[in-house]
Amino acid sequence: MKKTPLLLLIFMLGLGVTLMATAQPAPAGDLRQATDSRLLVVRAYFSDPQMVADLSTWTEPWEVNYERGYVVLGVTRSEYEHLVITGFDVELDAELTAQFSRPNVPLPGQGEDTIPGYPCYRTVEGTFNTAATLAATYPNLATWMDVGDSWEKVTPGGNAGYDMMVLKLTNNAIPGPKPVMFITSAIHAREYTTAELMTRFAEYLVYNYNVDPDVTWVLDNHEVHLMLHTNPDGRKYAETGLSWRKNTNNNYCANTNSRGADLNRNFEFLWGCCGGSSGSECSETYRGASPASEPEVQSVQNYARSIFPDQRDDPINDPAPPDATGLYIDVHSYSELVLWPWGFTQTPTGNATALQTLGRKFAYFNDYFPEQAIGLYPTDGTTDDFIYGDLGVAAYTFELGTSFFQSCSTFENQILPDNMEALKYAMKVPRTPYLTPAGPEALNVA
Ligand code: 0X9
Ligand code: ZN
Repeated sequence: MKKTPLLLLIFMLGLGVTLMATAQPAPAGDLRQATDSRLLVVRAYFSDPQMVADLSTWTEPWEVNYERGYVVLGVTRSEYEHLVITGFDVELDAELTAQFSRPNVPLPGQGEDTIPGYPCYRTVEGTFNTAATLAATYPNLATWMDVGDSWEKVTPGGNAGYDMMVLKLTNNAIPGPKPVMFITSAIHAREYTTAELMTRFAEYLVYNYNVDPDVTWVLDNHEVHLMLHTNPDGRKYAETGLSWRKNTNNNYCANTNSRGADLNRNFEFLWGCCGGSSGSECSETYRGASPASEPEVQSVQNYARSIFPDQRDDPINDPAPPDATGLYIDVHSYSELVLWPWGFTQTPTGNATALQTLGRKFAYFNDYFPEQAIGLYPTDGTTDDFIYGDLGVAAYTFELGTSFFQSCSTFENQILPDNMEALKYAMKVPRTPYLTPAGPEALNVA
């Protein structure tokens, strides 16, 4: 429900905003000023869907409701003014603004390996300890591998940074090659549920080997590769309660809380092609200095190329063969969506029907809304467009849940069970993801 315009008026007066009737929209490029870091969470009503596409050049709408005609997003004061000038009817969400302006506080007795105030979500260290312990305890099933470095790790001075780690799950006693499922999570730092979902999935697989026949079959015959933290540097800031999205690269928008590159705009496939990212360093969707400029992105690209064969030719409409192998999922939050390429154009891919069939299957299990990625808003340089575009591998983005700092009760009771079902389906189809999901299917074999 819309809030009273009076509240909006008081708020704008309080900020000292003076909007001249003749004001012209500033170029969207450098809207976010390095000095202007206070975040206001707003609901902005639009009159034309094109206004949402225009937003994607300079920011990332947290939530888009095309039916009711609004977006929810976090903005600085100058971005707020830009929204108003470009025709949005903007109202402040006082509750979310307050939430993102106070630091996270631990609950009484809460340990250090979970996020303060959110005991269901392991920290980066808590996640890495869990994965390392799984590999040490079950060396026949789990391998914990260093596949690269974070920006802080390769940069002298400052924070120590992290290794880019992958947890590989398969029965090592049975030699490959085996079909591969690769999942990345938490490439956006503030998306708390994503890494925890995948850590729970890893524990489920290891603990249920030789217990659950489906899990046993999957680990004997497939490989599951999980990069649980794809942006560990950024996540350390987000754990404090900051609404941190990008990596922490201090060459961009230096020494501010708006610094860094959006790793989900930095992949090299058609990098910056199509108005789905920003060239402005302080922007939430800053694409980085050049294609795959960020070490985290280089790690993901190199690792994907090492585990998947290249099965697609360059022309944009060329399909991968129907029996192409491999499955990739990038787990984000929020919005309850299952998305597949392309994100940069309305044109369907050469494997559109098959991608849609599997996408709808996932959506059947997690009860999310399935669509081609551009249906949300235009994006370029994303994970899924790279994995499909470069390698022909079936690639998806899941958008979990209904907020970045999702409550533990919603995570445990809804997001986790719903998405475990989708993942338990996903783990069975990576041999031929463009064929198998179309059926026929054997149910309740006795
Ligand atoms: O903007 C993004 O990167 C994703 N949304 S998020 O709120 N997690 O930041 C959506 C990406 C959708 N596009 C593609 N998957 N290509
Ligand atoms: Zn995200």
